[in-house]
Amino acid sequence: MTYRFILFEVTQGVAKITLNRAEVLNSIHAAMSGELQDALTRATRDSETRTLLITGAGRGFCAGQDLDEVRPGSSVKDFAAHARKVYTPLVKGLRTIAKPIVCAVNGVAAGAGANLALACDLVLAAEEASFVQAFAKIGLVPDTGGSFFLPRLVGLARATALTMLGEKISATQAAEIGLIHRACPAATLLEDATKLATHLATQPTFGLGLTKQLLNASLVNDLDAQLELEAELQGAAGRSADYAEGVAAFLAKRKPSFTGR
Ligand code: T3D
Repeated sequence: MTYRFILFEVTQGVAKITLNRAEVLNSIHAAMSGELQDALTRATRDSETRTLLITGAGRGFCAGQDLDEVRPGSSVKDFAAHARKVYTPLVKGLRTIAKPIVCAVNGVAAGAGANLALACDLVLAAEEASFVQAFAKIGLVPDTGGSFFLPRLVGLARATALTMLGEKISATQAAEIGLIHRACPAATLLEDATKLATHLATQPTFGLGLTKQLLNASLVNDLDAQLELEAELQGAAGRSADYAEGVAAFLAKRKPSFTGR
């Protein structure tokens, strides 16, 4: 697929996806979502890609749904069908890809744009960036996984305030309440995020994928089920080439060289 609304490049094991509709703060329409879904599949299948990095072009990260596409009277009549087609596959793709995803939030992240960031594994944001659950301001409800991840990330009271009041919070506040991994100066955001993603791309990718699977399951499992899954996935990790390399390197007092398998 040729991309018109995103950029995609793989460097040093990192697939960088840039949302690229800067003039509308990278708001998402169906065609852009289709490209993102394709890029996620591509990054999943590409054996060279061991980490993903998602960011936005221009001054915004993503302003959520392109409101022009869904304006009253537009061809989008059924919002449920639209959400299933445009947002559900993105969240499922981000959460199930067995590779770590770093998100560099370069500016405002609103509505589905904020929740897209929260579905990534490690979220860095420029200190000037902000997060806003904009849905209530236009009579909609949180989607793109927001109603699932927000209470789990920051607790019910904060999730309620964020979604019902729709107030903007800064990246620094977001880091303080545990919504994101960390806030960094705008000048170094992309460099910091690239460094992190490139580091992750040298790590035991297979094991990190299993770790992601465990963390996903922990959001819904009880303790017995989680302990059983840990045992099962530890079995798989213990059979990996990276485990053999990790232990050999430790015993030989040298740096490990992980292949991701
Ligand atoms: O069916 C379904 O599944 C529905 C799904 C819904 C999921 C959702 O995401 S609902 C939430 C949709 N998003 C919003 O409601 C946010 C709308 N945008 C804003 O509130 C503000 O733009 C921001 C707070 C994000 C940023 O404000 P500011 O002052 O920094 O920028 P601005 O001037 O408002 O926006 C700059 C331009 O981007 C502007 O265009 P212009 O005037 O320069 O030609 C603005 O219209 C455009 N823009 C911003 N957000 C959107 C947008 N255009 C289309 N859709 C947008 N969401």
